[in-house]
Amino acid sequence: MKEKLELIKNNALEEIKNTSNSSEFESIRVKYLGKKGELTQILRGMGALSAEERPIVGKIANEVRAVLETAIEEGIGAIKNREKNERLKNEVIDISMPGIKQTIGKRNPLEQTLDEMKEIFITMGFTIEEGPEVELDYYNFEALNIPKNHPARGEQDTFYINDNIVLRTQTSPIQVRTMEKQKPPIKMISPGKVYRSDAVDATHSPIFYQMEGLVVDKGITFADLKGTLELFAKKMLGDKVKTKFRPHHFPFTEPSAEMDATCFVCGGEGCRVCKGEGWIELLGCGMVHPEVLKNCGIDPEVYSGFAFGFGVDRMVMLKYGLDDIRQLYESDMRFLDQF
Ligand code: 2NL
Repeated sequence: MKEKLELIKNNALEEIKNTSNSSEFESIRVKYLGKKGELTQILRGMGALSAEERPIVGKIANEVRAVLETAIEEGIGAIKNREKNERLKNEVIDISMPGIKQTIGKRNPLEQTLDEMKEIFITMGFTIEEGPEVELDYYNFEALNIPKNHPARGEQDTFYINDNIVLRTQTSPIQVRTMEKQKPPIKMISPGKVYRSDAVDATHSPIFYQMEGLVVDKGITFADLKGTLELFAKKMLGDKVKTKFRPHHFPFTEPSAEMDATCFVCGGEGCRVCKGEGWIELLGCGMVHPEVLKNCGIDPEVYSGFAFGFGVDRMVMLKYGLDDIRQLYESDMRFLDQF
């Protein structure tokens, strides 16, 4: 019995020594220590031994079992270790390698400036209204005192979807729609994209941004218009800026004016930006024409209002000294990165 156990032990240890993967270790375990394994058979056969032999053989058998179990565990451990080290070697990350640079986009200066302007009017209590860019001819022209064949239609040639539907040439149709559905007091701005059938050059783009404003209530006068727009100019261009109003003509306001501001580059001395004038034209404005109020269902005998409008692109170009409007629409990061 003792010799048999010794043989089993030596055979098993020899096999373990020559084993290099975990499934082989598993079969060795089954072969010697499993239910029908060689060592198990011996232990089962112990009943036939004498009372003196039984504890001695039992002790040796248990020792052999312990030796084999340890050898198998160690063998499997060694394999696992080797496999882990190989995996780690393959997964090594070279933290000294340069990373992949993430380029982050920028908000277009047009949108940035629009936000600044909206903020100024919001603090003065204006609401922001929006409307469709594909608009009825009626809202874009007719309601604003611009009938078919009016000369203003030539200046605002647009893209016609059909005889009655156009791409809006100004954001005024938003004002008209608001007056139709809302009773005064109205105090709103309407920022948005507008369209004109213009060939692209340094100062023209078939798409550009406009912002208009409208205030309608009882007793609104030209003094309210001046106060509001002077405050806007100061908040936009700085406290030192001076403004002046020149008479003008728009079909939808009477009287109408254009507001100039002292050049914010030279302060009025005359320079390249203001072309030596000292003044820069900022916007158009006026008292809402009584016919326009009537068209929108507001009684001009009871209510009056002022309105104004300007090109956001022009303001951005003046603010940053840009000389080509196309830069604002080309999405060139070399340009956009500067803002
Ligand atoms: C300009 C001048 C202006 C308005 C827009 C307006 C709108 C309604 C009624 C009356 Cl619903 N007026 N808008 C008034 C004066 C001037 O824009 O040069 N824009 C680029």
